[in-house]
Amino acid sequence: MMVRIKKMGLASPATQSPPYWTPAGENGRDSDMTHAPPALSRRTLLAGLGGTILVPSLASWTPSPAAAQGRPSLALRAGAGTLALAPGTPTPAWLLSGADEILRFKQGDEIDISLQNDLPVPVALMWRGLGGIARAEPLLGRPPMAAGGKDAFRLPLRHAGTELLDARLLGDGQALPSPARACVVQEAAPPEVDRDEVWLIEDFRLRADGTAIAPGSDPKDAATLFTINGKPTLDLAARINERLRIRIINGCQRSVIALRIEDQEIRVMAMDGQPAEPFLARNSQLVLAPGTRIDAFIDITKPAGTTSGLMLHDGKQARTIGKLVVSGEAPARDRALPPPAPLPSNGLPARLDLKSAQRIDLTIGGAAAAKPEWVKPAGITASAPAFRVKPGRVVVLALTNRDNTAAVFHLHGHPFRLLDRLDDGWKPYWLDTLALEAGQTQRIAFLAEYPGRWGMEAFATAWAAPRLMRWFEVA
Ligand SMILES: [Cu+2]
Repeated sequence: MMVRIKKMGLASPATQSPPYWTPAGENGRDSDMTHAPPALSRRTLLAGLGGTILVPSLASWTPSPAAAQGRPSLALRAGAGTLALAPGTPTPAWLLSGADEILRFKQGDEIDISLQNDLPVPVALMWRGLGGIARAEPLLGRPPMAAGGKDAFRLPLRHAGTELLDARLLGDGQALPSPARACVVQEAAPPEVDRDEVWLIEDFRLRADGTAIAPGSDPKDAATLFTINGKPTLDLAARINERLRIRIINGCQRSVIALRIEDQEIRVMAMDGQPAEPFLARNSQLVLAPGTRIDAFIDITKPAGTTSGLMLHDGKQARTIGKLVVSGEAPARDRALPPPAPLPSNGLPARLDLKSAQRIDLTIGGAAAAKPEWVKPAGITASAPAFRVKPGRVVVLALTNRDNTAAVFHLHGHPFRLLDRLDDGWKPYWLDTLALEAGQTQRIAFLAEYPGRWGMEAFATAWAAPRLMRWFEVA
C-alpha cells in the first residue's frame, strides 16, 4: 500500500507549542508536545579510543589535479583557538577553522576537503545534510584523524540545503568544547529572496573564570550562555516588502530550543536541509533540537520602526537574543511577494512503501545497564550492528525514549519521515534529527538507499549526558 502525505495545517515538530511558552499550569505538557520537535547529536571521550582505527597521517598530501582545474576546495584545520564570548576575555576552545565564517557551496559541487588536525586528540567530522556519502560517514566509513594528521577526501554535494559541520563526535568530556560551522549548499535554481541569512545558535557553559566546559561532563554551577552567529545578540534591519530567507540552525550541544520572532509570520520552507511543504509556524515560533536546521521565509509587511524581538527559550528560561527591525528605507518593492512555491526537491522519494517495510524497535535512553548496545562513539566500530537492510528497502524505526528527560535521536546518511500515529501517513517534511519526550515513542521511516555503514546517535538533553551511538548496514 502506498501512503499519501497528510496535509497538516498545524501539527509539526517545528510549530507545536512547546511547554516553554505556555504559562505554567495552563497547558504544561500535553498533546502539544506529543509531536515533539526534531533533534540531533554527536560526541565522546577520546581518552579511550579502544578499538578505533586511526587514519595514518598523510605524509605528503597534494591537491588532486582537479583542484587546479577550479574544483571548489575546503581546507579545514582543527586546532586550539579562542572565542570572543565575553567582552575582554577570550574563551579558549577547540576550533574547526578554515574558509569564511559560513561555508557556501553550490548543489552538484564536488569539493576537495583537507583536514589538518592540530589538536592533541583524534577528530571525526560530522556533516549533517549530506545524503548518503558512505566514505564521509564518521567512524564507520572514515576513521578519525589522529592528532597531528592530515586527511583529504572528495565530497559530492548531492543535496541543496542548510547543513551543519562539526568536530564534536568524539568531543564528550574533552578539555575544551568545539563550536559548529554552518554550511549552505545553494540550489541550482535558487528561489527569489532579497536576503539569505544564517542564524547559527549555540550554547556554552562558562565557569566563573571565563573558561568553557565540554559537554559530556558535569557543568556544576557553570553559567549557560547562548550565542547567535558567535555573539550574545544579533540585530537585523530589513526593508518593507523584503523577503528574507533565514537559515536557522540549532548548533547547541544538548539544548532543545524554541525560537520566536515576535509579530512576524514565519513560513517554514525546509527542515534539516530538505524542502518541506511550506507552512506557517504557529505562534511565530520554531522548535529546534540540537542539530536541527530550519529554512524560514519572512516577508516584511509591518510598518517602519516595528521591532520584533528574537526570543529564545531553552525549556528553563526565556532570553532575548536579538531583534529584527523594519527600517525606514524605501520599500524593497511596491507590495510583498506572493507566497513562495516549495523549494526544488533534492530527489527524495515521493512515496515510501510502509507495508513492506522492515520494522525495527529501538530503545534509547534509560539506565545504561538496560541498553548496553548503545556505546560511546569511540567504541562504535567494535559494536554489533543494530540491523541490516537491503538497499532499496524501506525501514520503519519505532523509537522509544526511556529517559525521564527529553532525548534526541539523529540518523546518519538518510533523511526520514515522521509517521503519524497510525502509520497512515507522515508529516509534510523530512528530518534527520528528532527529539522525543520522556517515555515517548515515535515512528520514523526512510528509504535505505545508500550501501554502507551508517551511524545513529542518541543522547539525553542534559549537558553531562553522554552521546551514544549504534549503527546499521545497508548491504
Ligand atoms: Cu551525527
